[in-house]
Amino acid sequence: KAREAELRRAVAGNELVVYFQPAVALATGDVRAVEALVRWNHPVRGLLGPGEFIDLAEETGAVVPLGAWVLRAACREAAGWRAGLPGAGPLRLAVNLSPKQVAQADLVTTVEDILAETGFPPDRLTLEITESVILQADPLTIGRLQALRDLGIQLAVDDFGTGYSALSYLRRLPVTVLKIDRSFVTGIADDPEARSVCEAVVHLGEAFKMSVVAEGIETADQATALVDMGCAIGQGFFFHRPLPPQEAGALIRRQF
Ligand code: G
Ligand code: G
Ligand code: MN
Ligand code: NA
Repeated sequence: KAREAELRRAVAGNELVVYFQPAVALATGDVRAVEALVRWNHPVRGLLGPGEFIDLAEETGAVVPLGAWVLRAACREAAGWRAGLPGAGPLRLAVNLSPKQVAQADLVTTVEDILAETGFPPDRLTLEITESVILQADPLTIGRLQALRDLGIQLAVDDFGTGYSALSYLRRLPVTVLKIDRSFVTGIADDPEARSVCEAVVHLGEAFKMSVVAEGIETADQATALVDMGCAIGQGFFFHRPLPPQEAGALIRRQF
């Protein structure tokens, strides 16, 4: 209870910070997108990663205002980068949505309001949902996801491959991007099963006309293996760590 109250105060009191991890074209290393990743600049404990507070936020519902804060802050920052850079047209912004956020009846108006307020273009935004959302999608959820698609927003399935998504479900949902979970990318060189999962997701993307993004690339060999499979986009420490806003902005200004 005390930690929940502390977390809610952090959202209201500007203790949260958004970092941005670039996703690159694997063939060239060019930045194609940035993923917003929240941090908590705790007055006593220092900079905390989401692993230290997202589960609590999800259990208590605090993730709903937290997630809206992250979306607003990320759209505002990214709209600022785009403003002075005519070449930045193709640059995308990805933001994580928690299952609790997806379950909110007012999800679509919340997103629309934030896009209107920040001026960030909906067709440059990707919202990442978890595989559990896909598995449990009821008609109301599917309707909300379709309404986001109708705004021009792309929808990605994060950590894909870990949650046994039924393929029939996946095909019926308005999903446009599959993100291969880091655990499979990590094993790509020496674990034949992990490698097979990566290949399967790339083929699934081709079959369903979805983009595929590989996560957690830490070595040149992993990047090469993914390119050879036909995976075009990736992110990971080999290319870029999550960057504080100023550093992400500087990187984008250098490229665009
Ligand atoms: O930044 P880091 O690699 O530590 O992120 C750990 C986990 O926290 C990831 O699974 C990521 O999806 C999740 N995460 C990061 N930022 C957000 C956010 O703003 N909202 C939600 N729901 N999850 C996030
Ligand atoms: O689950 P999601 O993809 O939203 O979370 C991204 C998380 O993965 C962040 O916490 C980020 O710091 C972490 N991450 C990103 N790239 C790498 C990587 O190459 N290696 C490892 N170990 N973690 C990574
Ligand atoms: Mn993600
Ligand atoms: Na992920």
